[in-house]
Amino acid sequence: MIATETKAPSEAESNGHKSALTDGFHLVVDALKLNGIDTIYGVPGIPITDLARLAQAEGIRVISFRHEQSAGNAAAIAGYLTQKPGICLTVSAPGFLNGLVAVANATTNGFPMIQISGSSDRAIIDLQQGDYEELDQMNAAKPYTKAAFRVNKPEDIGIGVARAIHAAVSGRPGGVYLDLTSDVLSAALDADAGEKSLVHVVDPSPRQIPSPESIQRALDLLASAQRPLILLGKGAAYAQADADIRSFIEKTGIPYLPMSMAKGLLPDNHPQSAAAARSVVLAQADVVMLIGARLNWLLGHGKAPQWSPTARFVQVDISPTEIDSNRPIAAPVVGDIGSAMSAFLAMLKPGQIQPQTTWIKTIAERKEHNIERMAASLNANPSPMNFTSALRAIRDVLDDKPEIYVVNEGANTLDIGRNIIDMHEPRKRLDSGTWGVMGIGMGYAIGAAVTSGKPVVAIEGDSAFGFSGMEIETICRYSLPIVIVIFNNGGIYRGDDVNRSGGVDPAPMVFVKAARYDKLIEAFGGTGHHVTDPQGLAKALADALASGKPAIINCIIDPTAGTESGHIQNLNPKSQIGGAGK
Ligand code: ADP
Ligand code: TZD
Ligand code: MG
Repeated sequence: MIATETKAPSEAESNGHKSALTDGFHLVVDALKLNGIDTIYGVPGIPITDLARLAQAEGIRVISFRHEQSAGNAAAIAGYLTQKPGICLTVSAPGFLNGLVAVANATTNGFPMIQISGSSDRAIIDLQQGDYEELDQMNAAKPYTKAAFRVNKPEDIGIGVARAIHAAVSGRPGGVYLDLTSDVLSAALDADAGEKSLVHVVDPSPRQIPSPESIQRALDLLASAQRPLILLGKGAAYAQADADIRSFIEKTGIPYLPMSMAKGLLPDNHPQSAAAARSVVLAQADVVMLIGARLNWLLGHGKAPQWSPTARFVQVDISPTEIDSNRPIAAPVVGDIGSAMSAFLAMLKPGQIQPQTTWIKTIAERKEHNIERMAASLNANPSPMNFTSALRAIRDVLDDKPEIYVVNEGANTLDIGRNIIDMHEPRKRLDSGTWGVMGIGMGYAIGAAVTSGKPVVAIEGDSAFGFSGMEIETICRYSLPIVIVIFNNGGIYRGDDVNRSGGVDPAPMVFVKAARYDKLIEAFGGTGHHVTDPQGLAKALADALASGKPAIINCIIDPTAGTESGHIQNLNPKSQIGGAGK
């Protein structure tokens, strides 16, 4: 709504001319509402305090955080879950920079979000004369975003918001920066002209229909395969083409592997899942179909020894420049996954693709073997608890609650969690993603709870939790149904490292022993649980979920149970002369 009544009469009005006025604050809120934005995540302050207040007054839900990085992470995951850009609102310079980490992470992961930041006086910034919170924010944002814009005139707010939305959700989604100067926010404008300047964005993420030739080429390649494999990435989850993806996998009988955030696209107990035979299928597949997954470090860049050097690839991706980025792609399919999967289904002939029966048998045997091999450690009850026994307890509680979101970060807590916690529904697992970043936990949990209204269980390493832990106040303030399980092993990877100098300082990897994280949330009215065995953990989790209220479960894990860097120890540089840090 354009504000007319609430404003003091302008000079023109008091002189007898009747022309209603609006201002930049109102135009920003109007532009967002016009484009279906219903939630803003942010931290208020100069110059956007009134913008946050007004947005709330005008019916936008405003979730106010303790740190901009978490607000940005919430916006990013809201974008991933809804295909609409999540909005993060920040103050100038330091607030902007705090939020920028989340925007960069969103861009890296392909999540659509827009960081809107107020900024100081351009004339002073550009002459570097030392304004309050002075920073050339738009140029600082450029390297980390898909696009960065600045609005310098109030009549350009509508266009600025429209450009930001298009940039965030078209093609490969990503983080966008929109700079609003203080002058633009406070500027007055004729209300009619203001309203006319707004833009209702039409079809911001247009379908990108792949060429029929590319579909045919890919089907021919898959038909020639003896040991085909499908790899589902989080692009496939984002696309929300769940039924067609499942139908293609089931009609072709091709075994599939989900990347971490694609877990649940098909239920993890699906008979065609090859997750429990991962290394064998990667090494032996002769034709691999990537659906919304990049051949980056998480997939060994598609190279030997993880992959067969002779394997040939189909890649379905919206970004044409992703093709051939790490390894030659024999059959690129450039388009959106929804359009691509319906084209595949339309052109697939019955019986055209037939994985060899020996391939299916090899995978089934390997799965059985690996599951048996894991069973002993999965069912063990060591005291103190280790990662596996604690995760088993969580798995069992969540097993009949497929609607619950699982957020997961840490090192061992993440890597072992990914393997043990089965997902049954798409887009329910949210984790450290492409960067393996710590600090997404509370932001993702809040974003998921706010957009869905569903419960969230955040399974957090004790280090990982610390990066965004203060947001437990935010969680309590908005009474969000979030249960945080902290895997407290007293440190980064492990809790038993020692100071090699023999001095009194603790080693860089360890924290206060047996810290009472459960007591933190009590300060804000949440419930704390302190558990030391799987039965206690299962009961606390079931109780916390039943209450629907914020809770922390401080879960004491053997400090010696973890592996350095979890499953990616090999990425630590090893000194060529040996001995560093030992
Ligand atoms: P993962 O980490 O799960 O392997 P990545 O983030 O590496 O997944 O890859 C996701 C890929 O999906 C990106 O290359 C991105 O361009 C692509 N993508 C995202 N959305 C779509 C879509 N709607 N249609 C097609 N490709 C998409
Ligand atoms: N900072 C950021 C932003 N991201 C990171 N990934 C790291 C630092 C380095 N790092 C990891 O890669 S995992 C991790 C750090 C600090 C924490 C591991 O400890 P944890 O998990 O307590 O969260 P476990 O269960 O003890 O392994
Ligand atoms: Mg830890």
